[in-house]
Amino acid sequence: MDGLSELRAKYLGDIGAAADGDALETVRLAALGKKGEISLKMRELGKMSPEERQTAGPALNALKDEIDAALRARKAALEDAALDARLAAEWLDVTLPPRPRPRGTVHPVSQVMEEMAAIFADMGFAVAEGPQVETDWHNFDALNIAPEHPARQEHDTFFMHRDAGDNRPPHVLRTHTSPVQIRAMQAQGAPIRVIAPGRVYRMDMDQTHTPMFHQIEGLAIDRDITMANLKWVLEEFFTAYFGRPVRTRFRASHFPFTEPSAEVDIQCSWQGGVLRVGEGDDWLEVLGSGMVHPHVLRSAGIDPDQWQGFAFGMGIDRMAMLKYGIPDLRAFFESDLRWLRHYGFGALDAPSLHAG
Ligand code: 2NM
Repeated sequence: MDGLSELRAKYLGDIGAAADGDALETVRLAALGKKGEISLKMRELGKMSPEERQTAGPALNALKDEIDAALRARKAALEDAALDARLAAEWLDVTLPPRPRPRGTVHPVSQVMEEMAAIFADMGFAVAEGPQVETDWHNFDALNIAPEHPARQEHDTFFMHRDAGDNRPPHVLRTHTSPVQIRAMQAQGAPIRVIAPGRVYRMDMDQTHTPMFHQIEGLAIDRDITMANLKWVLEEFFTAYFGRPVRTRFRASHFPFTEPSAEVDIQCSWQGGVLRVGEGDDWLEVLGSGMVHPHVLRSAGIDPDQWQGFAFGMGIDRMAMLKYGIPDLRAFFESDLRWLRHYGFGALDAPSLHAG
């Protein structure tokens, strides 16, 4: 058959010159496609005499096979080259150290809440939480706070908006975490031992007050709980919290939600402008407490003839200042990164009962 060696030279050359998959496909179609040159030659075999066909047939088949093989080999070579190019371009050095990322710190208030929760958990208190926007019933009425009590006044409490003509009492930003304890008593009944740490809000802003601050309250109700249990729990708490024995002093006081009520001072020294807890013979007021008022128990669904117990409340922010020597309360909530880096805690400084 004529021209086979020219075809062979031409297509093997084109295949070798094809620079990518598309070019190679064009060559394949030109040679072996339906209207390709080799395919047309195949069709010519039919018009030949048997003698001619006997030599032309095998020669043409051999050429077809050779071109087919060359196409496959070239395709594989192009794919290998493309992969090599990608591997060269897309490499990563996985041994490189990572870029330094800005690292946050744990706020002293968060740290102290965790420390306190760990200490009270060890004495059998669970952590309770509740809403920061409260009904006036949970925040005031249930706590035996009379409608005319000064704490309810416009200048102490943040009231939520009511539409004109809606005369229901407005919700409030909770002024203490006691409503959390009301909710816990309603949900669980007695006996109960819980602490309620969290944000509270009062309209107050000066050197020592911020309109949002943090409080932790404790509650223990059982059949025979007394003020003696309260004193033990608090001394145990202060000793664990400050890492040394701390004496307490109870002074008679008055709260609507407890009867009797006591303010609690902790032992401290105050020398050269430095305050130290757990030594000396000065006293620092840190806490309010008492036996939960029967009206409060009844409001929360607990029978005061069957159950009694103590409750207490203290400010967390000042307890953090005392323990970690932080001078200015207002800096607590300014989100100043330099302050946070200085006074903040690392993620691995997790509070425990035996560290710190
Ligand atoms: C205080 C002082 C005294 C208190 C009372 C209750 C509740 F919900 F059980 F009645 N929780 N916390 C309480 C008692 C809080 O803070 C100065």
